[in-house]
Amino acid sequence: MALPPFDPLIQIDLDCNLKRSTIKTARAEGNSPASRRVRWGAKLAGLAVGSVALAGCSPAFGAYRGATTQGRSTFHLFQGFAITAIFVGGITFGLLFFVLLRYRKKSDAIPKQRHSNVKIEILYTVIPILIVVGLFFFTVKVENKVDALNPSPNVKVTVTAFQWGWKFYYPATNTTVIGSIKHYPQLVLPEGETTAITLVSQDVVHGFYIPAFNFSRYALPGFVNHFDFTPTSAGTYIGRCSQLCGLYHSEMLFSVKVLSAQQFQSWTSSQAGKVTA
Ligand SMILES: [Cu+2]
Repeated sequence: MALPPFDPLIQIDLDCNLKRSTIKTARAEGNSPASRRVRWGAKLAGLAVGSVALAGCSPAFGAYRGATTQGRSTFHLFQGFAITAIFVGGITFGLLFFVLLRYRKKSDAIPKQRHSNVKIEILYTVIPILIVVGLFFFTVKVENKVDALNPSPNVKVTVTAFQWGWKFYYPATNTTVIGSIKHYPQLVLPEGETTAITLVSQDVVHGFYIPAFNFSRYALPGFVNHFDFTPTSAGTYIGRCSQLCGLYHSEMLFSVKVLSAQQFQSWTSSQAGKVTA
């Protein structure tokens, strides 16, 4: 049987007439098995989120937790972004699958037509704007913290990048550590104290990257970069050049050793005036 041609005006009129009965039916459906399932689902989801929060569970989502106070802040920012993304993705895919299943084609009848829903449109415009504003706010806050320079750092180190290696110079004790592609140098830092790094490049653009610190910065020829590290846990970490800088870029490695403040003191006094390769 051929269906009558669809007329949106007739349909809108039908919708208005149906409104009262629809509300009554909706009230009656409040206790239907389907709505009970939705309520149970919401309760279970709330319980899951609540128990994760109460358990103090702090998932890393594959990122480094940051071995400096600055890197830790970057990690927390990343964590916030990841949780927001999961939340937004969960709602988006949840609604998508709900609509796919609930409103799949069940017959040839033309479904109820609707021109617009202003409330929902305002909601899905305002909520994403608020999310973006929130993420922007926390990003600026963390970037300011990571870039903040301590006016009186405990240690100063000048890092020079060159093709293909790194030079670490401690002006207070006139100590120099130079690396090469055959011998990777070690940057020694004190734990719990602030080290001010001055980063320069001797030739081309390099990238001073310490994954465990959640930190990377360009080493630019003709431009000086300043930043601070305040390591929070002793240990040895890998560092590498993060900018393709020529033939032996892949060999432009170094390590970072974080010592206790006391151990660092004895290391600096033993290295005073020395040049090690
Ligand atoms: Cu490089």
